[in-house]
Amino acid sequence: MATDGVTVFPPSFVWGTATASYQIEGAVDEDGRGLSIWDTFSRTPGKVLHGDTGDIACDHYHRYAEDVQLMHELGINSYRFSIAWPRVQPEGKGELNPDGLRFYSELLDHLEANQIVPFPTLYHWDLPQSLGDQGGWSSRDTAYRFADYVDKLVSALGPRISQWTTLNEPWCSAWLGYAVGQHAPGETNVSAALAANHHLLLAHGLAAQAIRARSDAEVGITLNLAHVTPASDDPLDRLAATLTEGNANRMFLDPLFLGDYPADMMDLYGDARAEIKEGDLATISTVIDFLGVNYYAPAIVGSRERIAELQALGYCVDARRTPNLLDMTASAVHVKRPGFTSTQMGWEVEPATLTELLCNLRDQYRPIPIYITENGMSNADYVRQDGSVLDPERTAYLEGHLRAVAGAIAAGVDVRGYYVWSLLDNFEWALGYSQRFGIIWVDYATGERTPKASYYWYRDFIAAQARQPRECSVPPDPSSIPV
Ligand code: IFM
Repeated sequence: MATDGVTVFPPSFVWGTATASYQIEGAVDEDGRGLSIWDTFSRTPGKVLHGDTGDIACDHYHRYAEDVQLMHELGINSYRFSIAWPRVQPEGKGELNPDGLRFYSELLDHLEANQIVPFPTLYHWDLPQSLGDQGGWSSRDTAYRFADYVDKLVSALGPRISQWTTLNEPWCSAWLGYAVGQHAPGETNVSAALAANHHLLLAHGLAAQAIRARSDAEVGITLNLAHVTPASDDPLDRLAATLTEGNANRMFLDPLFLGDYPADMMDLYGDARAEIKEGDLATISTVIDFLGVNYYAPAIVGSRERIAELQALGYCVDARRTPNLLDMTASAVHVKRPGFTSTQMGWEVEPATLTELLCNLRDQYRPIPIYITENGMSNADYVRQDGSVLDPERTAYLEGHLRAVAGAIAAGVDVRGYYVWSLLDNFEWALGYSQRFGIIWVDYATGERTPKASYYWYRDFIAAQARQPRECSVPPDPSSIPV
């Protein structure tokens, strides 16, 4: 995988960057867009740091042509973005909004003109508020509304898209939105979260079937999977780690790939469990073509009952990764290893855990084409006097994780592409604009874009891949060799 210090990827490997509608588009009141739960949540005092909202964000709605030009200069061949449901179906039901569709259609024109393949996600958290008013994802009906939106959208844009991702990180939608209350709609109710967990998966399955009925496009889902290590060998820490991993990973992977929820989690949640109707699990486990994996940081988990012992072992409780839903259900706490490199989010950097996660996924479920649909870091970037933004921490982070991906490929995992999160600095949900994840700096006052040093590094990395001598995996046909 490595020649002369350069990590080499298969020639067909997809290179991309990722964004999401509410985080970059702005223009929340334009061209008939409906209200989303994030508009409501971010405008509610105390919910988002500094009262930030996505009202303007990166103004990508008006600057998308410039952004596609920056993608072209970067040399990526695929762009992962999300479609704002309230922009194309403002009330979450009924006919599609032609003006909302026009925006995405023009974006597709620009991508096509620059030979960048669109890789759209159908839902990245901006639920129409009218559906939020009826219970949002805790209501079963939202799954059917989602399938209707997808059916109409695929018939409108279908021929132009060869791969659809149904949902981005349903764990966050369900658990941060309905149990922890850190994300819209801000509920703190474990049974609502369990219902949302189930209805999101049902929505995914129904949407996958709708896409298949309308087109030949591939279908997948993106999960934010956790690499969880117990803080010690103590049985309490091990149990906390198992349940944390169960909540983060198995509550999604098991129904998707094994057609059932994990028994230990069902026991844990007891009466709070969602109602599962006949046929739901068959719908949820509709065979998909690829899995998107978002990965940022490892998780070290211990038991809340052992905080004093964990501190004596040198750990500190990771207050920034709490409140964690397992605090409510299984007395688990995230801990940090002092001295470990962290990003500005406080997330530890340990790329080798990505290789392990990908190998475990293949071994515990089934081999499936995987795209790393998000990976990146927030950093305390700033514009220097000469106008440049130097972010060597981010370059090191990306390089380390690309090596980890190459390691998984070398171990036989079918990883087909990698998307940096994110193309642009953007609205980081409850943390507003305080966290910069972009490889392009955005001046939020003027909208001006400045590629950071990591942008140029990624550009050169992608270009170097194209120049690598490749081993020929298929021996040449002897009759075709000129004598
Ligand atoms: O910004 C988010 C994104 O919307 C979903 N995945 C994680 C990113 C960083 O927190």
